[in-house]
Amino acid sequence: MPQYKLHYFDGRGRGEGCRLIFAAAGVDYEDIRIDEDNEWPAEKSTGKYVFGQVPCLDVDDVRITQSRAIARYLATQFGMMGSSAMDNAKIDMIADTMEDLFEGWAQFIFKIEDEQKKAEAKDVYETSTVPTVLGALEKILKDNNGGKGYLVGPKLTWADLFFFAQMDTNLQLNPKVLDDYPALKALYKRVGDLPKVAAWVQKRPKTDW
Ligand SMILES: N[C@@H](CCC(=O)N[C@@H](CS)C(=O)NCC(=O)O)C(=O)O
Repeated sequence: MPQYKLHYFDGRGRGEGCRLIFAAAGVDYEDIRIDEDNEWPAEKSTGKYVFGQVPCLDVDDVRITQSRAIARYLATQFGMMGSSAMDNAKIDMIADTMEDLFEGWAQFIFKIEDEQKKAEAKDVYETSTVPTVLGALEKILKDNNGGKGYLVGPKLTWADLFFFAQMDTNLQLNPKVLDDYPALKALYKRVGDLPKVAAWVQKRPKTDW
């Protein structure tokens, strides 16, 4: 087994999906958390972070970046990919949509400074973006074996873990966000109840995002 090091900020953000893959697989790695304000500017200027961003994954002495590229690599190593090209396309579709949600959320949490524009972006996110995504995802889940299992195919894939990570962020914003989506709410619980996932959630650093 190679030695894995995951570099990200001290938050869940774009790193948590990959941390959850490690957790669900029960594979050890070094969870390196860079202080965004005090360490990152100097770290970034070293040029060691491929495209100047995190997350980055070291596999022994090879470094890769891009959260979903890392996730696909880990899922391939740990048996969490789909079992056909179409299943993998569906997994990518879901993970890319989770990234869109993250980016929509990041706009009004971190990026927009004008208070009125921030409020408008939050409103669009909550009243349009999130219901559109969750409505579609509820149907995708129900269309897969009646929605009693996982999002794609018969077993846990990295799409379920990226969904779980993103829902943590959305539930923090609105604890009732899954109430109108019973299949997704049950999936969130099912993934969170997996013993290795539950153990990670219990022990992971408590961060604001
Ligand atoms: N598409 C990339 C986006 C990476 C990204 O935007 N990372 C942010 C943190 S979430 C970052 O490194 N920000 C600091 C910077 O750009 O200097 C991915 O999914 O990994």
